[in-house]
Amino acid sequence: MSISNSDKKFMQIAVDLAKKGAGKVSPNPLVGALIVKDGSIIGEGFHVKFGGNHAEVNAIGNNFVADSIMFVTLEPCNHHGKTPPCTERIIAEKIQRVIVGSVDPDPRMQGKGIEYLKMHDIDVSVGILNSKTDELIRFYTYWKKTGYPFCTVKLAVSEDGFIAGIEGQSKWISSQESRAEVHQMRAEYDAVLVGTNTLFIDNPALTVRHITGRNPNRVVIDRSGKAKGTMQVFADNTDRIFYFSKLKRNDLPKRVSQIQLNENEFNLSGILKILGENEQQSILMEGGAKMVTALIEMNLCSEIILYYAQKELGDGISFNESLISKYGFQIFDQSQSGIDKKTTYRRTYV
Ligand code: AOF
Ligand code: ZN
Repeated sequence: MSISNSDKKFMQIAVDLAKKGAGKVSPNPLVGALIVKDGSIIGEGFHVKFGGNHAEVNAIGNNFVADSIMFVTLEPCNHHGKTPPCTERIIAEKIQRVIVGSVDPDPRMQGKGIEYLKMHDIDVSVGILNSKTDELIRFYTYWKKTGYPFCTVKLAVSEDGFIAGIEGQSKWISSQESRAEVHQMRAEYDAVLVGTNTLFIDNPALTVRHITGRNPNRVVIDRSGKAKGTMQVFADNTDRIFYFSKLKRNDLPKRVSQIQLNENEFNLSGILKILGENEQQSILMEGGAKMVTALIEMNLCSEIILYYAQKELGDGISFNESLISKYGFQIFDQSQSGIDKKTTYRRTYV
C-alpha cells in the first residue's frame, strides 16, 4: 500500500512521542507509537523508561485496536527481553497494518520482527520518515554497530576565535540560551567526559541546573591521579562516576567507580571501549582543546557542535577548525541560539 501525506503526519507524531523518553530509556532506543483507526488516533505511547513497557504496548493500552493501523518509529521487537515480544501482541490484537520508521539494528532483530509480522499476514511498510526515525536512535545504532559510544564534542568559540582564556578557563563564553541547551544535552546524554586539566581550571560540576532534567553520569580521565576528592565532579549524586587513572586512589568518595589502566591500556580508544561495555551509548565531551583534538584525530568523534559566541576574549586557547573538514565532518545543521550561531558537524559513520 502506498504512503500518504497523512501517514507522514501520523509518523511525525510518533517521532515526537518517542522524544519524550530522552535521557530515560538508554541503553534501549527511543521509540514512539501511534494507533489510528478510520483516520482518527485511538492510542499513543512511547518507551518511557528502561525496563518498562515498549512503545507499542503503551499505545495499545486498554484500547480496542482490531483492524487498526499502527505507526511505530522502530521495527517491533520479536524477542523476549525484559518484556515480551511486541510482534506477538500486535498479532494477538489483530492490528491490520504496521507502518515502521527504522529497522532495529539490534543483531537479534535486523528485520526479523518485520518478517514475522508479514508471515502473519500483517501489511507492513518500512522506511517512512526514516531520516527522522534514524535520528532518534543515532546513539543506539552507533553503539550497537561499533561497541563504542557516540561522542559529541561541544565547544563555545569566542568572536576572536578562542575556546578558552589564556589560563584555559572556558566558562561564560556563550549565551544563556546556549548554556541551557548544553544542560538539556547533559540531561539526554548517558555521560559527560572531562580530563584533569578541565577539572583543575574550571572545577565543573557537570550537573543539570539551567533546566529540569536528570544528571548525566560523569567520566573523569586522570592519568596520573591528580584530581582532588573534594572536586565538584565527585560531589554526592545519584548517577555514576567513572574514574580512569593509572593509580588506585583511596581518597575518592566510595561511590566513584575506579578503573585502573596501565600505560599501554591508557588511551582514549580503550577508555571509550570500556564505557561502551558499560552501556554508555552517548558521551558529551566537555574537555579542553587537547582532549578534543585527540578524540577527533583518533576518529572517535561522531559530532562537533560549535557555538560561535559574540564575546571577545583578546587572547586564549584556540581550536584548530581545519580538523573539521580534514576528518570528514560536514555541516549537518545550523541554527541560532540566543545571540550565538550554532553549527553542528557530523561525519558519516558505520
Ligand atoms: C520495540 N519497542 O519501545 C523498544 C524496543 O529488554 P527489553 O524487552 O526492553 O527489549 C529491549 C530491546 O527491544 C532493544 O534492544 C531493542 O531491540 C528493542 N527495543 N523495541 O519494539 C520499543 N524500546
Ligand atoms: Zn517491543
